[in-house]
Amino acid sequence: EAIEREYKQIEDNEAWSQVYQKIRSEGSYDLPCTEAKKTVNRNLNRYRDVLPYDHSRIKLSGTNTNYINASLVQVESVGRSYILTQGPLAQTTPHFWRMVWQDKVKGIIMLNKIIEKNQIKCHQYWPLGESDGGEDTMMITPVGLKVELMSVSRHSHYNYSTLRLVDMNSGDSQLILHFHYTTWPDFSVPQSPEAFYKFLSVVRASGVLEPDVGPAVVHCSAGIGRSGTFCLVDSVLMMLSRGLCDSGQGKVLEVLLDMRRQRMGLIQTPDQLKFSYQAIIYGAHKLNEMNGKDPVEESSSEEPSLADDLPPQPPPRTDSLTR
Ligand code: PTR
Ligand code: PTR
Ligand code: PTR
Repeated sequence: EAIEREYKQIEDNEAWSQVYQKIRSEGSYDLPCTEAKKTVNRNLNRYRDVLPYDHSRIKLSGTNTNYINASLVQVESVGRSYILTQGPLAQTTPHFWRMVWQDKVKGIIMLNKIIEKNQIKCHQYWPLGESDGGEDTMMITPVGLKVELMSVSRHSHYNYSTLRLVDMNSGDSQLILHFHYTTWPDFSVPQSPEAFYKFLSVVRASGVLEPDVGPAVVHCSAGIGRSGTFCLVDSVLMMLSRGLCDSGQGKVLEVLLDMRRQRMGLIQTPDQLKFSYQAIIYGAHKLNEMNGKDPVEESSSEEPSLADDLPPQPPPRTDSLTR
């Protein structure tokens, strides 16, 4: 596997910082963010230095502003479309839900915690549920929407909730799956490739990343470090499973550079880059096992029992609902 060779080479040369710096210098494009920089939009950005490019930003309709700090990131060779966005602010929560509604989003993938390092990193934008000291329903009055918590299921590294998003005017509604990874600190990496891969598998099995539904929303606090890592791993694994990585060498970095043209700053540390390779390599082995090509791997590897991480069944597919 060429990606594995490349990983070992970088590892042996202790070159992660170097490779990451190269990505930062080659993958920092001077593309306009005119809309994001307008004075009227200043308090709609969580961070002054993390902005959507004009060419790939999501434009809202039916709100008092068409601006949201969100970017459409597409990896066309595998039909993946993601909306990467910052953790909603209190004042952008209506815009966030409006975006979910208008773009027919079926899945929200949240990679941060509400509070990190004693600071609020994201507004509590979905109903937590009464059993957790929150509400079961959240009214999003400015855009005529309502969010209801239907169910929550908890696992050691993530929770997933089923939400119903209701358009108060028409009465139409849509089920939204909310996947919350709860143990990934900012500027850092998940516990292990296994834990991350389990999460990715659950998200994938739900169908929310598939091209027959709207793009999945992926967010963390800024929507670049952890979100970029998630999307890179998912996309490259898709390419591998479709045999689109035969040359292998340089592929991961090439995909990352392409994604960085669509949203700035994706992957924030050398460690996140290294972790991406580890998760891709781990996932590729799993793929081979499933195809029966790699039978030794399972028994010989120190597979810890993470059985409690596996939900009894994937969350329900939602694409047949209320169309
Ligand atoms: N169940 C409908 C659907 O998924 O098509 C709900 C829906 C309707 C979703 C309209 C989005 C819609 O987009 P807009 O509000 O921009 O017309
Ligand atoms: N200026 C902020 C900072 O450096 O803290 C921007 C920022 C914050 C960038 C968080 C990335 C962050 O990580 P993530 O994208 O994973 O939330
Ligand atoms: N908090 C980060 C910083 O100021 O260093 C925010 C950030 C960093 C935003 C980098 C974009 C970045 O782009 P790049 O990784 O391409 O330099």
